[in-house]
Amino acid sequence: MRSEFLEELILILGHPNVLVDDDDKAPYLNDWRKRYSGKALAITLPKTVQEIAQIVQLCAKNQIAIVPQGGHTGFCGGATPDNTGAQIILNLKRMNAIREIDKANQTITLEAGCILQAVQDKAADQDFLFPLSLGAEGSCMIGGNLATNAGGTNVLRYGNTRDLCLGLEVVTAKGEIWNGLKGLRKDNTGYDLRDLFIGSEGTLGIITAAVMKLYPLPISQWTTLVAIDSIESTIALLNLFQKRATSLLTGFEMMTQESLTLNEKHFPHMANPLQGNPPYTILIELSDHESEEHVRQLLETVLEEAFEAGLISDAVIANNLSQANSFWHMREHITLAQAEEGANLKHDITIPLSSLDNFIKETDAQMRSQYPGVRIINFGHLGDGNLHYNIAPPLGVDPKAFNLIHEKPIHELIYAQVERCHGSISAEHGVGQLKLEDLRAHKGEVAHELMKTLKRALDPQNILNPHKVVSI
Ligand code: FAD
Ligand code: 2HG
Ligand code: ZN
Repeated sequence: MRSEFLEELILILGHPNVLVDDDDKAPYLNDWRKRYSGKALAITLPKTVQEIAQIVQLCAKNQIAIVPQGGHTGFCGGATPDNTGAQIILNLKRMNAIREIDKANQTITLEAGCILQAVQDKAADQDFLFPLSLGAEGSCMIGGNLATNAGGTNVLRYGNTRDLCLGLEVVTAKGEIWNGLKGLRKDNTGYDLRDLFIGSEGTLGIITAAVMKLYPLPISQWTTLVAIDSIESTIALLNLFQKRATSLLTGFEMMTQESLTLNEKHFPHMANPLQGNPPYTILIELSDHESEEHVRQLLETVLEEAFEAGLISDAVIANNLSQANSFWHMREHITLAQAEEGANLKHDITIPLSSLDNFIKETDAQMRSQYPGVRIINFGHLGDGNLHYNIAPPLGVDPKAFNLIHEKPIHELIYAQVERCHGSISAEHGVGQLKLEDLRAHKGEVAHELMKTLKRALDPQNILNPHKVVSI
């Protein structure tokens, strides 16, 4: 049966686009964090939506499960197959055409395998901004961004991937093609199918193309790092910028001292330009269509006000693009520093801003008393209430041995605090296989059952990314 199935796959895609040799399959079988690895019957590399529809029909006929895959930069093991060797991977990298840029409508219609950075560049060539931006943008793909509803560093101003999407093309679990590629900003024709597929992590359908929003390219941008003593002051500073700079505020990122110490250990050239290792370093970015002088003046005025109110103790404004980039690199390298340091425990959480101070005080205190010496690598998109509250073992302790014993109780400690503060256990990275059980525990029974009902209705044979997000 397997060889017949593989022969039919080859008939659809051609020999070079069905990988079956171990060496050829290997680069597709592990996740970025090196946490998950699996086996696959074949890696399929389709080029058109019709080919994808045919593959899904063939898999439905043979009850073979499909793991959709983009750049496999996801953090939750969603794009990694299980260990049975019975699943196929459907990687979308060859489906990478930009179908249209509609200047009047300010939209781009593109295929799921487009690399995010290539989309940003293409938009900029036409004087537009495609605002989705994240550390993996050189390798993640728009289909993966949509499937995870990725966030990143511009959510504060432009929203997450869902907010940027107007229309989708999807292959359903039956192998039908749903063409929902309308670039409309209003469309109340019943249930919102687009929003159902966004964030479904390949469990309800395969996203093959999308219509995304574009924005006018800002002409001036100023980036600053500020030193601050407490989260309470950080929230007050955020509120001050929201009031004074309104929609010019495009970035508000937080890094703790411990995060930057780890960064500097692995990337010494990325030392914090602020003196004295402040408890919190905040990266703030303003962008606009007004002149550079106008925006710089606004930034200086708000910073002065913050100094006078005693909210901040130091600030450094980037004087050119290269310095601004170095501030952003410092922020984005924390993930890479953690990867260098070894296995770590990630907690991608959101907390209402009004509870953030209390959350951090309480959780830090419990963590330090129950796990003396642990390093709390806390950083993230503070403007969105999104923390990456990551835990590294005490210095000198083997991360794998530490995680084996402490992973579960540490997750439970943090998620109990998230629950108490009415937050979420997944702000932007999704669920995948990593948080399958956590989701069951924290989503709420009614919501979790509704999710299973939807999965059963849209994928009754359970062939689309089974045992990811929800198990049925
Ligand atoms: P993959 O990892 O290949 O897949 C992710 C999930 O989507 C899987 O479940 C997969 O089955 C499914 N999928 C992929 N393509 C499709 C498709 N076409 N149709 C249906 N399902 C599909 N994430 C953030 O949100 N914010 C960040 O700031 C951020 N920063 C990161 C920084 C680094 C250094 C790294 C390595 C990752 C970061 N991520 C971040 C996580 C990751 O980049 C995002 O989740 C990204 O959206 C995944 O895209 P991908 O193409 O790699 O998807
Ligand atoms: C970021 O904000 C990413 O840099 C990665 O979401 C977060 O490493 C992490 O936990
Ligand atoms: Zn993030």
